[in-house]
Amino acid sequence: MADAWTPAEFEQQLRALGRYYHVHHPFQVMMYEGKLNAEQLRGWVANRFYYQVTIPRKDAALLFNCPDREVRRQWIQRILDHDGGPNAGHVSDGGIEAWIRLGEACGVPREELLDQRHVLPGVRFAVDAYINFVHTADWREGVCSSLTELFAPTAHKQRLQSWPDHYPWIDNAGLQYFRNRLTEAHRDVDHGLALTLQHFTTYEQQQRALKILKFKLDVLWSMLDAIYLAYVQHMPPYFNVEEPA
Ligand code: AHQ
Repeated sequence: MADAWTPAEFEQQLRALGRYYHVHHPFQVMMYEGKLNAEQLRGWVANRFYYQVTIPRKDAALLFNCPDREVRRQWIQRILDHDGGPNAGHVSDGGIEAWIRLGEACGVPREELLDQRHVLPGVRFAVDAYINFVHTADWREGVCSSLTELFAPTAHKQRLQSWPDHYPWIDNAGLQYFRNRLTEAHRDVDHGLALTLQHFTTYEQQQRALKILKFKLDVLWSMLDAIYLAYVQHMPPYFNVEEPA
């Protein structure tokens, strides 16, 4: 029976999976280097919207599975962060509203985000795999699967740094989503990482945690694969199928 890693060694192993983070995907690299055109950016915003509207439902599924009130009373904040608070008191209308504003700043009308007309099958399958995993997994495994946000601040900082120069046609106010996530992601990760280090303590559990995090990294990478094929290679699903006259 192999010895378990110490919490510090375990955290280091989790962070080492950052090499698979979607910030390294060719689509994200093109975005950062200013190589995306308006249609490709709009495709990304419209497809990522499906991920964003699924997140609060994923977090609600985790709450459903979680019997620990102390964990729930912190985790529930994530739903408010995305859906917005029930009253004007909450900081903002939430991340979903902010993402709609990002979409409008990029030229995607609100109704085209909300009716999900641009969501590619591959994006839908990847996102649905994530919410279905969290819905059926032990809540601790759901917590672990959120830890791709260990690497998220880099992605948000990259966009905030590169978009104004490369995509000056996008109103800066539209980038507020990325600014909000910088603070929210750090707070989420503090909580999610502490819970993961606390609950995955044997070597087998720690190996399982790495597999769960890799699964979620695959979710994010697969979303961009579908987006790249459709908007960069111009090969959306059935692109070569003749429509009946
Ligand atoms: O905007 C993002 C977000 O709200 C979340 C929630 C969190 C989760 O619960 O899995 N993950 C996540 C992520 C968001 N943005 C992604 C990006 O690249 O903009 C990063 C993504 C993540 O790393 O999981």
